[in-house]
Amino acid sequence: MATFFEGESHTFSEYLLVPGYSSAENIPANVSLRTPLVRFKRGEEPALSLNIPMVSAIMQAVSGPKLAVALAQEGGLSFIYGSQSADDEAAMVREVKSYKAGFVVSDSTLTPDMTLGQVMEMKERTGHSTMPVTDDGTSHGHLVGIVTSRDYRPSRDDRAKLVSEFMTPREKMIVAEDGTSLKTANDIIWDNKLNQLPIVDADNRLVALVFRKDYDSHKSRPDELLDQHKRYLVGAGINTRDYAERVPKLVDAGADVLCIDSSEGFSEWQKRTLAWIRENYGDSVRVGAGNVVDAEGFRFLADCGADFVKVGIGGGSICITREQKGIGRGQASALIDVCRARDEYYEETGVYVPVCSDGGIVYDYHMTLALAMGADFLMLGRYFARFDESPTRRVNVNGSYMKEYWGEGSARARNWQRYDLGGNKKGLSFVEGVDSYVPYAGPLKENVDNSLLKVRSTMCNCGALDLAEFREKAKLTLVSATSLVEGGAHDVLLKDSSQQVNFRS
Ligand code: RVP
Repeated sequence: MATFFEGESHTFSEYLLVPGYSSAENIPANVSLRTPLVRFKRGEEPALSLNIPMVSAIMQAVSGPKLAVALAQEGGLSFIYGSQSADDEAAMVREVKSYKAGFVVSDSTLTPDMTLGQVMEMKERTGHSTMPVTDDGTSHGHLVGIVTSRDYRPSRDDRAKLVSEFMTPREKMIVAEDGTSLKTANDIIWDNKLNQLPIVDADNRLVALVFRKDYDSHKSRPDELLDQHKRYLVGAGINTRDYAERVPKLVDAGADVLCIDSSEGFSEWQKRTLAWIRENYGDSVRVGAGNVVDAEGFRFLADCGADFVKVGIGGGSICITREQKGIGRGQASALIDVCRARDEYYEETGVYVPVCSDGGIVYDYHMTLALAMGADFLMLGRYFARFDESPTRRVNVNGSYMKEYWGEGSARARNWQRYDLGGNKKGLSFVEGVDSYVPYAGPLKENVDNSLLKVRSTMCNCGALDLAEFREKAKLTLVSATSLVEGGAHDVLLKDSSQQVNFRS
């Protein structure tokens, strides 16, 4: 006879926060969103923390190198998707780790014998008007000159004219040596009224370009998430099948943290994967595990040595696991239970294992609720898929810009290892995810700033200046179905439908 699970199964939309007393100190600018990423012992500092409580989902349509850099610049972290070869995944990790803020490795480099016609074609393709010229046309060849749009007149000049005839030659260029700091590079740019400054090594090989505009944007990133060598932090997804091959490659590429990507993590497969990592790397490799939806699952993974535990089954926007298999749990209830288990575990063992709420965040206020319920950080897929920096195409659907977004369990991603129970997958006959569009929403930074301003404001309404205090002070209330209607604009005719906040944009 089956037993009935005692816990509930509510979703985020069924809750609200009741405000508490806010003092004059409680203003958004005073709020810290810093949060632990990996387990730590009482009295110690976590080895890795986030400056904002956001990580991007381990998905093909979400976490590529470009999004990883943009998110780390804001203080969060991406987990590069694991549903690709270990070499390709490691190459993406390397790309993030070798990214030097403000130092751009040119992807439109010329040779002296190219024609003006070819320069104009390259400009059209890449959108870049500044192109360094090297002897072999590679981004690390010997620097021989530079071409900018001021060097030619597209409508008048002969398209057969050679780059060597109109480029600014190396001897007339101002360059800086490799190792120059961004600040010094910027001073040189200002002192010499330049728009860009090439950086070269002792052998006159091109290293990077520094652009005037990048310094200011770099300065406006107080939360950026850097390692001790000033490189951006990045994570990577792994699975419970090929870890012995994949983990060494990711570690070698410089991944700062790994995460076992699985739809259901309360399993022997996760235990074996965690044990293998501990045997081979001790604590030097940090790895999260999941997903689970109750206290029992949390305790199992915490005991197996997971550095953080991810919560959520079936709540993802593209996920149809609940419909297909009948497993899962309302995300809010799952999170509340697991966070309670985390606190009990901390009391008992003195070890704090952070909890990540994964999937099902639709409105910005859901982020706030998840943090109030105890999540240390949030994993988001749909949210990030909408931005310029996600790896997918922007397409025009019936006059509106959309971005593509598909589940890892969809036929498109074919990430069967995520759903693997160890059997032969050849005969797999059902999917657990869909392929979809989400409304295009512009650059990551603007959106993240806006969402987190709302989170900070609500924290202030609850009298909290950091996430631990927020959890402590938050008063959650379950709402009735009719009070949900009361919460949005109602009984009025909106002049402009964009004012409707509670709309799944
Ligand atoms: P969301 O943010 O609601 O889009 O959810 C993203 C999460 O959904 C992922 O982090 C993952 O846990 C889950 N997912 C990814 N693919 C699928 C699927 O195909 N079922 N589910």
